[in-house]
Amino acid sequence: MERKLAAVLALAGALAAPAVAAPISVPNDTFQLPAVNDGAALYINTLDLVTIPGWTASLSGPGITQGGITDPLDAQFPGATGDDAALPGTADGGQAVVLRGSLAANTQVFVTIDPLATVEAGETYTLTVAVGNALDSDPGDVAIQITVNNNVVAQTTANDASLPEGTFTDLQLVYVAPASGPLVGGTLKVRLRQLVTGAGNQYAYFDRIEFEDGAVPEPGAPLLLTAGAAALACAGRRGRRRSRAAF
Ligand SMILES: [Ca+2]
Ligand SMILES: [Ca+2]
Repeated sequence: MERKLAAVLALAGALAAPAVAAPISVPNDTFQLPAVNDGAALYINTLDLVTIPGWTASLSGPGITQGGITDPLDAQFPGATGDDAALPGTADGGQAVVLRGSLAANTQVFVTIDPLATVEAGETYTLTVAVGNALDSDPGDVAIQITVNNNVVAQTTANDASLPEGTFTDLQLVYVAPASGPLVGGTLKVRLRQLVTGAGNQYAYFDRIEFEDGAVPEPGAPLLLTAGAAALACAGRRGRRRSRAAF
């Protein structure tokens, strides 16, 4: 049994050791700009164009869509009332992006970061985004996406059932670039999307964008979501092993 554990740990070590993730700079990655008043939201729509520095908004579909920066209240996220009072969970700071769609299914609103990098052959890219599900609304169908040349190449989705209420939870996404072909050298972007699934207003919140070149977690960081089931299982075994050890 011990031999089997040692083999598992050796394998996990080999898998975890080689790559070191390098952050790719994301402008306005915690959406602290522009500053908005507590409880307010600055929306991008056809009537009131307010840009999110570094980001571009796109709105489509038969319903009403808005996207912008908000400084939420306790009614949305407990503890959030107060100018720039820290948002809960995995958010950073007191402001976040809010994307709102309403009235008609298949309406969607999304924001896209300006070009971040060009695709390197065989490279692994990891995107982590804090996604908020407010107490007073449903998020609809949420997606975090990586695009290459404006086409979605990878996405992770979530909804009201999968996101804990009243807080921000990390979603994560890994994209492995092909070794060759037309995508290599293409323009990498990050896209955040809210897609309407019901008849009323739906609000999806996003914050703390982390985009990294290289997906494999460094040793000693087993709680990263990228680690996946194998590493989680490994961490559990490590913990049990440690508890049996004499030190
Ligand atoms: Ca606030
Ligand atoms: Ca909710």
